[in-house]
Amino acid sequence: MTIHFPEGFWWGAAASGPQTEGRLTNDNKGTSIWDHWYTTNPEKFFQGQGPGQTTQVLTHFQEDLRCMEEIGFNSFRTSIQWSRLIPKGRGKVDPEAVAFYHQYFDEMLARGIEPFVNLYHFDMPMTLQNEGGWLNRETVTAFGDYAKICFDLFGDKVKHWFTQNEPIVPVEMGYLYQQHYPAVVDLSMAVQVGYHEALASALAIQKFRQSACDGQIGIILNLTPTYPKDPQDPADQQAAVLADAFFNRSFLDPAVKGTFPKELVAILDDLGIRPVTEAADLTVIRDNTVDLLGVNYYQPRRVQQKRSPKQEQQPMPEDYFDYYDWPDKKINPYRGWEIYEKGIYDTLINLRDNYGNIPCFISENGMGVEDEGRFKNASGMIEDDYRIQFVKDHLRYVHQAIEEGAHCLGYHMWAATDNWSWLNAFKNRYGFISIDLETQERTIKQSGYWFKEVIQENGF
Ligand code: BGP
Repeated sequence: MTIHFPEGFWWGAAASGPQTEGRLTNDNKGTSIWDHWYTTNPEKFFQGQGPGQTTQVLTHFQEDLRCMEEIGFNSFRTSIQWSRLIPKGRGKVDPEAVAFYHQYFDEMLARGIEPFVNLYHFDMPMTLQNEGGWLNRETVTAFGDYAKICFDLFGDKVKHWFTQNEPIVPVEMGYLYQQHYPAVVDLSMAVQVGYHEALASALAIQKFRQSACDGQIGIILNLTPTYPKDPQDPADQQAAVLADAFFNRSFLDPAVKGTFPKELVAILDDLGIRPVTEAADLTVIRDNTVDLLGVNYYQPRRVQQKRSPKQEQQPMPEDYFDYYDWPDKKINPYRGWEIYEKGIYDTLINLRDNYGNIPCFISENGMGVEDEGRFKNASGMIEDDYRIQFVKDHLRYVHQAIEEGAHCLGYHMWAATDNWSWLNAFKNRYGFISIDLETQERTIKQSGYWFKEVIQENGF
């Protein structure tokens, strides 16, 4: 059966500044938490590869964009690095950074690729982190100012803006599970960080609406549909409701509805860890919801009622549910993530039914595979038929959701090119375009050529 997507569907892929740009000797970029962490703890990063080089987009962006044009992308998301544009997080804007982003966006537009631009992808400037980062209320103000500077500088070129990528990740990874700097474990700090991020997003949206910019502004959320072990069991159901409130609705509700989930607020009240707020905050959040939602979908979350003993040292989200390891799951062994294609459909249907069918698009979906060089054919192309299968299987469900009325406007893969993945560095490759790290040569993979046909046909 051939499936067709709506006219004007966004086809493309995503990346982020910190995972691709790299550094030049003597550039003016300020230190981000990633640059800092690598200097203090390089052993944490896979094979000791840090954020300094990544895929050298600063000097190779034309080649990347040439490949994307060849595949036929009509849109591409990346992020501005706050610490590149404003090296100290607030104050002086670096003219070299301004020139670079103008060139980058111009080159996209010249190739018929619309820039989708995100403002924050896990990359806190270190000067602000030293003052507390997202724990500090002042960072919210600094983020609003940074957002306004971006709208003023690039608003004539960029028509799709995003305030943050996966704001739950700095909360979880920085303040609960120790995969991002500052790698502390403290639920009350995590709550304050999340609250400030949600407020900062709303503030940036307010600045956007006050600016002369046209276009749309949204947020990118990693929505992990939460399934109870036994859907008929009320205790398992309740465990799923609470896990969903912690990890999805904590940002989805304020971003789309302008409110926080009551289940989460009740837990925080019970623990006595409501975040510190100011009187006008809730009005700012209520009045500045998103135009558009980017949905990153990789894996579901499966839970069951809490039976294991509670962590004694301090409260954790896992005090309210246990994870459930579904024996029949399919897994991507390189990343350890379950592959469950129907999750993308369930997510889109949830947005249709419970979030006013907000306009949305799949902003990330993809499969990281280790040691892809082994799939290279004689002409040097990586034959990644597993990735083609992965995308096809997810696209079928995206299509089904659209047929059933979901307001999904596009599909972006993670990622356009292979890139640097935080602590995993270059362990797993995600791109439609491979990069030889020695030579910086870019080569379109088989999946990229397959995607080209999908784009030409607007379906498959
Ligand atoms: C998302 C992030 C991306 C990217 C991707 C793949 O959560 O938005 O930045 O990294 O996941 O995950 P990883 O790089 O951890 O394999």
